Amino acid sequence: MTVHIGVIGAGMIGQDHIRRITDVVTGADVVAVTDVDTARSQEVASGVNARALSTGHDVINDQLVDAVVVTSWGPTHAEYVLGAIEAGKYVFCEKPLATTAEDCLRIVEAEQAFGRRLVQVGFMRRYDAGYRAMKQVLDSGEIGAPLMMHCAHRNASSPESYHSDMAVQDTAVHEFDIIRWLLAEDIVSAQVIKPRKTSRRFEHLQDPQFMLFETASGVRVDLEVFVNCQYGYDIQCETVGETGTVRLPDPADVWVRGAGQLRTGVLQDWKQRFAAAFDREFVEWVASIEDGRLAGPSAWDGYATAVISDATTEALHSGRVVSVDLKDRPAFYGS
Ligand code: NAD
Ligand code: ISE
Repeated sequence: MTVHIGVIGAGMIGQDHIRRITDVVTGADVVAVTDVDTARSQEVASGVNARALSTGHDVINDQLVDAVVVTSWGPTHAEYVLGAIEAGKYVFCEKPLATTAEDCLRIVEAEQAFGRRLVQVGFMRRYDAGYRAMKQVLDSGEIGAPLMMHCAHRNASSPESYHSDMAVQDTAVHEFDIIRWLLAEDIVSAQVIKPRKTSRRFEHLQDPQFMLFETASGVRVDLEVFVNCQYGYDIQCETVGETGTVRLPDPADVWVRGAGQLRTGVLQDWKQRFAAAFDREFVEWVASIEDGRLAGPSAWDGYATAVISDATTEALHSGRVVSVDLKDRPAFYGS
């Protein structure tokens, strides 16, 4: 069986996903592409022998399209995910699922009304070999009950359009998902501490930010977000348990000894760092469509991260500890 995919949004990550569906995933192809930049959608579509269609809804309702990938700008996601559910089609949506918790809930409700899972959200870290190995250790009980987690999310630099709220909504959102997934519990409160700002970037930006979270069982998590660290893309995570610790391995690179030094490289961006995870995410997504059983990050995970995002944004502005108030998890989404 070949899963025929339609892509809405042929920008940076859209083109990357089109390449991976075409070159990496077996059992899938891209048959339709759209972008508000029509010259771009035509060029990208012709590169993979797909058709360039006029709008996202044309892609969703196209008879040849079995499943939809949404990689347009965040504020457009909810409309296309809801459209795909209405058409009864599988939909992979890059983060965020929607830009408001209310829209995420509308998606959760529409999917439940449809009666089975159709939506997967693009939290690719769950497919990273290091995070998966860390989860195995945590689930095995080898280091005892988790007590603390230390995380860092560093980008080399950010564009001028990047503003302080984006450190929460665009960047830390990956940690919101991975913390919940690793610890298999929800975050219940958020706080943001503002260190001295780096002088290496724009005055309007609070960078770095130091975020603190508490989970339902009392695990304390600290997260440094520093999007102008200058030296590269660096993702760190260590969990401290009652009898041991587990931390992410550094991404594989050779160690060079010479000229009185021992050195290795630092990756420069998220595309390099998570390339294998993105590939695995799509391989598993297509396989789960073939099986008729989605297993990746759900619309509920998209909703939960949106609520954490709202609370953390409020914490950034107020300086207070803000509680994260989620609705009760529907049985539809498992325990
Ligand atoms: P981008 O600006 O490079 O690409 C977005 C594309 O969508 C543009 O070509 C734009 O013209 C098009 N577009 C916008 N509105 C549209 C609409 N209504 N219909 C059709 N096309 C439309 O942005 P990007 O960096 O590729 O990001 C896209 C999405 O992917 C964002 O939600 C972003 O948060 C997410 N993203 C995720 C990761 C990750 O690590 N998982 C990394 C980068 C971006
Ligand atoms: C970007 O949108 C991503 O999703 C990357 O994974 C993240 O590292 C980066 O900070 C975001 O801006």
